[in-house]
Amino acid sequence: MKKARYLFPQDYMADPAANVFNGKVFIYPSHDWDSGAAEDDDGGHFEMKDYHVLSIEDVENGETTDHGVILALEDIPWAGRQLWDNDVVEKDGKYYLIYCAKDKTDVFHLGVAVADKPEGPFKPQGDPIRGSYSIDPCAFKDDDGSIYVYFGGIWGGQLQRYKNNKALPNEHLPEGGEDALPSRVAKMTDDVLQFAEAPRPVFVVDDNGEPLKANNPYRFFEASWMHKYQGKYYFTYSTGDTHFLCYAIGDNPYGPFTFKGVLLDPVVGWTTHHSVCQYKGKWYLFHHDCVPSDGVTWLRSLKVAELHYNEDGTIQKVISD
Ligand code: FUB
Repeated sequence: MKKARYLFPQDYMADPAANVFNGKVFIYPSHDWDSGAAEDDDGGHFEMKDYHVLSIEDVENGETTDHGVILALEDIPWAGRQLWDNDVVEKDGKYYLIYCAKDKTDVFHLGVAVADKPEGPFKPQGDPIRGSYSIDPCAFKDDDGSIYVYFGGIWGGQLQRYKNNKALPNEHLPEGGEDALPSRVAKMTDDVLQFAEAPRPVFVVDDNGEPLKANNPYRFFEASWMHKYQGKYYFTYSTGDTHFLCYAIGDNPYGPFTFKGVLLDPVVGWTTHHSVCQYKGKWYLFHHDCVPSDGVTWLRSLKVAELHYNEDGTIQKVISD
């Protein structure tokens, strides 16, 4: 694949979580639309109200199929608004959609919905995952079958409201030379419905093992993703207000992960978000930008580009032209 290409020009979708199920790539995106809400630093303009799933057999040239709505806000008993990023993991023939939404008091949590097929429909649990908070879940299944959920996002994603998994009386967003706020990870229970442990911080560290600081343009902001390549764990994420996608490598799912570099330079649009997936022997970066909507940040379009690894396991920067 020489150039990045748009995957689904028929509609605005973002935050693609690409997974291979039954020999096809299934993409679980956020479903953007123009709600008329004013743009603000809390993401008030991202008023998404349902999820679709897309599938594709020929990533390089093929058509993308939209399987329609797989879960709607009105069907989730606990949710109030803003269905943001989601991801799906398979276990024993069942599919678990892990998503984030604000509850009826405007606090973000993660929820689980279950289906018999990757194309849904997904039946939501009545309550959010106990002890969950913030946004952007990525569900990663390791080779031993253990399932981990990575999550978290600052600013509108509310991660700065929590410390040691407890809500703070006053939020604290680290600044300057303070350690940056880390993403979180928790192993899931065998039934994939709850955290099996208290979420742990996911540290991205420099070559000396020091956590990246809040004033580092490559520090974590949101959009965690995990994939494994040649036995190593690759934690990839968005730097939010500095608009990069970065990657860091570790020896186990909990990290720490050593910062390695930028995967994607800023695209058109405020947000940048992605997933990494291997299909038919090639690796791909699924992402989004706002070129087709002429830069409207809340109307994003899905793209894919091939990813290339160097011999030493580092990744070549993707040119998303
Ligand atoms: O789609 C809404 C939010 O925008 C996501 O949760 C963030 O990662 C950013 O892409």
